[in-house]
Amino acid sequence: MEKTFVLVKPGAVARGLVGEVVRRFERRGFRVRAMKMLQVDRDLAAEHYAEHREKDFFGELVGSITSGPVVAFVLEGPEAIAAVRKMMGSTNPLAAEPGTIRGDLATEIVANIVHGSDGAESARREINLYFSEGEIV
Ligand code: 3AN
Repeated sequence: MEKTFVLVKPGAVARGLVGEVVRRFERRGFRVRAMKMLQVDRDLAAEHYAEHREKDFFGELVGSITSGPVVAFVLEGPEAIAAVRKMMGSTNPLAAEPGTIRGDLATEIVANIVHGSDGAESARREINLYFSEGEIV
C-alpha cells in the first residue's frame, strides 16, 4: 500500500468538480485517508511549488492556487502515486487522453483541475505540508 497527496485546484472547486474527482479515485479502489478544504496562502503555495521557483510561470502558478479554496486529500492504495498520475492525465489538458481527469474536464494548463504527487519523496513532503500526523487515519 502506498499513500499519495492530491489537491483539487481552486478553479475545479469553483466549478463544483470536487465530487467528480474524488468519485473517480474512490471507484477505482483508492481510499481517502485524510481530507480538508483550505485556502492556500502565498507561503504554502511557494513551498508546495518550490521546485518551480525559477520557472517563468511560477507567479501564475502561485496566483492560481491561492485564488480560492482547494480540497486536499491523501489517497491510499496499491501503487497509488503512479496510478493517480495516470488517472490525472498529462499536465497540458489538451494533450491528456480522454478518460483521464484532465482529458475529460479541462483545457487550460494552469487550471488543470488537480495536483498529484509525482514520486515517493514528493508524496511524503506534500502530505506533511498539508496534514499533521493526527489528521491521517
Ligand atoms: P503536474 O501537475 O502534471 O505534475 P508539473 O508539476 O510539471 O505538472 O507542473 C505543476 C503545475 O504547473 C501544473 N499542474 C500546471 O498547472 C503548471 N504548469 C506546468 N507547466 C506549465 C506551463 N508551461 N505553463 C503554465 N503552467 C504550467
